[in-house]
Amino acid sequence: MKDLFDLTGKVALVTGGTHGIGLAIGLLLARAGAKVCVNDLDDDKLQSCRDIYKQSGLDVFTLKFNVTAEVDVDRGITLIEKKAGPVDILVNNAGIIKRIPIIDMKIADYKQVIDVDLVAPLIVSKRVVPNMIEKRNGKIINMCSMMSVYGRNTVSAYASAKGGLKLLTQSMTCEWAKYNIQINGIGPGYIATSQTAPIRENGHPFNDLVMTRTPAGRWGEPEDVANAALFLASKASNFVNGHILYVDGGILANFGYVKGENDL
Ligand code: GCO
Repeated sequence: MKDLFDLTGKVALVTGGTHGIGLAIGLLLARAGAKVCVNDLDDDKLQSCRDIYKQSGLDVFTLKFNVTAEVDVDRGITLIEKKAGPVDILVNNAGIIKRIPIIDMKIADYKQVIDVDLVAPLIVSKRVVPNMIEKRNGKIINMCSMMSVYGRNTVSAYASAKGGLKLLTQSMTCEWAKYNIQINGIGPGYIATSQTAPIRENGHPFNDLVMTRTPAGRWGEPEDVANAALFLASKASNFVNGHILYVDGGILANFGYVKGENDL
């Protein structure tokens, strides 16, 4: 049973994995035996990431490259291939969000979110997949979202990107599953991270919405998402492909209810 989730000998890249969900994913994959690589653009985040892995008794290879720039991605992946080996498990986690009403949003802001959240996973996947095809083995996990299926006011760019990433995930499956590569997405619900802090903390009314719309009655933790990533990175999911695994406490299953109604 343990062997099902054993990643010993595998090289995993978690883009933007220095904090939040990506950090939790990388730590768990490392605990499962993977050689974990993490990129970011921020030196302080890279240092804090190395400190956390060290405190956890785990190794991590950190490096700086911009996931939206093909040349920089090629340089970064080449470094990983030299240092650790070809990437076996790619977690396209790096992402940004801008909460701006459509009418007020600059096109440049929209394009930046699309670049990081949708185009970058394509760039990094295209760079690592040739080795996966050659080895007839690989795992790609795209960080989608509830916003892959729902819109919400002020997050149009993010929802556009995450909706596209759902279909890019499915399209990758159509073209690469025959090489024994499994490409899936994870759709987090509302998770307690720095990204959601502005709509979660200090009595923000959005917190009430999440607490009533989420049947589990809580915000998710980054570790909840990491557990799903371990499944999708392991042999246990070898016949799961093109699937978006929502880790959302049931929010997508729930139309909503009046607070207090049907509460036992
Ligand atoms: C928001 C949130 C969401 C979550 C997550 C949901 O502003 O609605 O930030 O986008 O972060 O992506 O899956």
